[in-house]
Amino acid sequence: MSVIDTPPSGNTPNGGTGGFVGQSLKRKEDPRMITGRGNYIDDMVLPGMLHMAVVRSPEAHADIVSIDTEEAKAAPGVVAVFTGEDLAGEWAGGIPMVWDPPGVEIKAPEHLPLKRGAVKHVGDPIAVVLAESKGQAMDGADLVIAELDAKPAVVDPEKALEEGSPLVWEEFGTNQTHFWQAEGGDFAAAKAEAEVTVTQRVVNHRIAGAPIEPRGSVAEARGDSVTLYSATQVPHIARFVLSGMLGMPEDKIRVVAPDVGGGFGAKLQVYAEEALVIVLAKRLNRPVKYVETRSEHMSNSHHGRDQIATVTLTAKKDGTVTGCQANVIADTGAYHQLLTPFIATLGFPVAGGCYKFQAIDFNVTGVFTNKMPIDAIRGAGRPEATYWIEMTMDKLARELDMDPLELRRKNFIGKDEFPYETPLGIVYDSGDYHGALDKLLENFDLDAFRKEQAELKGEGIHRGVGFSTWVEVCGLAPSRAVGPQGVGLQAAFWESAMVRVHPSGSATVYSGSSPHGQGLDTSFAQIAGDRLGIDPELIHVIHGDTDSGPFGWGTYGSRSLSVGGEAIAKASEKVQDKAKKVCAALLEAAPEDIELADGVFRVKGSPDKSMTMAEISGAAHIPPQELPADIEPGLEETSFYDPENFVFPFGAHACIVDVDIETGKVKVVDYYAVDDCGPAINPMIIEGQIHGGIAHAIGQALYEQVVYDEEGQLVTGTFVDYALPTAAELPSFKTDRTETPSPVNSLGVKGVGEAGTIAATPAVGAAVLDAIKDSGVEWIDMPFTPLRVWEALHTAEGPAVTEQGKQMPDHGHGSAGAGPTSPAEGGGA
Ligand code: MCN
Repeated sequence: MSVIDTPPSGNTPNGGTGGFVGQSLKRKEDPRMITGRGNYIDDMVLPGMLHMAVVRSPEAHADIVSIDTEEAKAAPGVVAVFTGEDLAGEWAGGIPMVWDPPGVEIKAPEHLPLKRGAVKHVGDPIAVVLAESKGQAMDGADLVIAELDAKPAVVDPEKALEEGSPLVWEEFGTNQTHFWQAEGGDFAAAKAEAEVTVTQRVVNHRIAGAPIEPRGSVAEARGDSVTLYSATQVPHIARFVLSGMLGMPEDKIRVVAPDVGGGFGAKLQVYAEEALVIVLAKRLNRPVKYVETRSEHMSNSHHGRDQIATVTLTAKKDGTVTGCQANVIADTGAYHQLLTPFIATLGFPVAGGCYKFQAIDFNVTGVFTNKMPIDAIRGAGRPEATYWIEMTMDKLARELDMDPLELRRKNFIGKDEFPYETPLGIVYDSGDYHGALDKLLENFDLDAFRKEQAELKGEGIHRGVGFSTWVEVCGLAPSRAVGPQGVGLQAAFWESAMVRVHPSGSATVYSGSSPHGQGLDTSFAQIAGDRLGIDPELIHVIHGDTDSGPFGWGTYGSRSLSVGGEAIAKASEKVQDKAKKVCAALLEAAPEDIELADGVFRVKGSPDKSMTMAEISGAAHIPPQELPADIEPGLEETSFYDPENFVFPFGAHACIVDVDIETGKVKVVDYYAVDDCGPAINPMIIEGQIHGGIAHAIGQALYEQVVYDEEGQLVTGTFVDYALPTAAELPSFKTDRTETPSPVNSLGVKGVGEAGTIAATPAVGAAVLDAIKDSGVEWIDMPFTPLRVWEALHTAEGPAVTEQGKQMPDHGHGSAGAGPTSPAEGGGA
């Protein structure tokens, strides 16, 4: 039975022929998942399997004086206990960091899976306990006695840069990891000539990935080979990196990502525990499993964001923007994971947003602190840049006394100006920013809203609207573009696909992408289905296994469709070409006279002379006498695709909130989004991705924050303290799309997996400020918790708002815009 709701009809806009592309097919992978038949790491039980628990540092910064493992070794069920010293000889290298930008010195400390000598953040692993059951391993871990000599810690990146701050790595003599800058145009001149200048300090606080399934790995050693099953977004990269860390040839390591229950970037990593289970499985000759607890996820899966940007925009009095500068302080945490110091840099391709700045200066100062490293969390660098550009554009509009949407429209890059090169040399592929905003305002009646807002204010309801007109860069990445940025010296970002049609006419597609919730089993099958003339239900997409199919770079950076999907299109088209040759030979026609239309291969102009893919594939595998000998048997092709450019999705969002000025509580009451990710492969999947992305951004704007106290203790170690939004906190989003094809790939597609997350935080932030605009509050740092909003209202100058619009009493608490910054509430850092 087909999974499609409506039968395929005619040609698709993308040149496919079965009509599967563009349809909202139900996700093939879901029935298995929602009926409990998924296969996640924690479902895996291998014969003789041991469980690993990790003993972690309770101190943020300390020297390791001694570790006593005797009591733990004697505990029931415990098979072995190892410290960092015990395993010191196992490592050919530590966890690597792969960014090496030319001309930039990055301080990179040794990063071994188990620490020796010192610990640098709460949760740093110092010993492992192997036992027959998970409970016994955890009980054993409690019995390991570590004597740690605590040292002063530093958690605030601005303080970490001050003279006399405790040093995370004394050997470097500074906490500054590096300084990186991209400048295009002359910002100094723009500033000198500016008629209007606004500057804003913008904090993008630390957040966690928090997928439903925590991280986990199982390793099994056989002979001189090992198989690692891991909840990872990047199985091929994991094998590549682990091979270096363990000094094992890649062909002896197989990495399999089974079903992965979300990642949001937190599984785009190679973690200490993945290396440890391999080493221990080999050493003990038994399979070893590790699954992190939720608290371990909070302390030891990488975090995201944690940047402070000082942003300056310059403009003429008529609202023409001229220059944009962002001085970014990026808290990297205590070590570097794969891309840690690079993450903030990812904001630079979209530093000027949708606007025609003549000069852009974007620079990043990286800083070590005694915290878990940051790395890519959904959006990675682009949500931060989008937040500060959009919020600062609003501030500029206030300064100019201009409507914020009018200011945007005045400075949008025009539809006819693409491809558009920014001052930083980035080429935006295509766009129609006015079109997206027009459509948003068709769906959301702003005039009616302003009337309603005024009426509600009379009733004591403080309602506000905020807009975000956003552009992002994704489709990571053209290898030749990331090379000069320093990532390509260690990695590339093309993608692979292998397409095999079986003798009976079903097909298997092998992809180097590694989905973990994005529905690629379905959308990839739609792309192949149109090009092969096969129902997607008969196409099995295999991913996440380094021993099946060619090398691939995984799923992140909203790249799977525009890079991996394009590779599938290309491999499928190669198969289609060969199928046409087979068909032509059997139907006694020329290959160029064969067309694939309405799901069959037929002779142009003679629709009666046709063959199905099943008939063709049967002939390709069991060649009849009529088939010429120069046609090789089989029907299987491989493609490697390295894009020429990134792709640049965009859109316009509007968020409507109510602020309860008595309690400071913010409620999102409505949300409108228009997004453009090129022609839809599967509109329903796009909608799901946008919904999830917006929810993620609302989470960051209003609720979520990883908080360390001044001593470096993690305050938000569980979901009791780390507040994730649920459906109850969110309205029903009103989504819509425009379709502007990208010239970069043949599908015309752009990414959407991070779009909502990149777009939505400024819409929420601007809505909060709009709701309380009469109060004199001009700025509050995210997250807009009730306490922060309430405190801002109570410290604001100007005609403060109260119930029924009455003037608030003057508490004399200071100046406008001072957000709370107490460590307990996580302010600032
Ligand atoms: N799509 C489409 N038509 C388009 C554009 C996209 O049908 N024109 C579909 C694609 O075919 C795919 C999905 O949208 O099924 C997302 O595609 P893409 O934008 O290429 O993103 P990726 O598949 O590379 O996913 C990565 C992205 C990232 S970076 C994070 S983080 C993220 C996300 O996707 N994490 C997720 N979405 C997530 N969704 C879930 N459920 N769980 C996560 O952890």
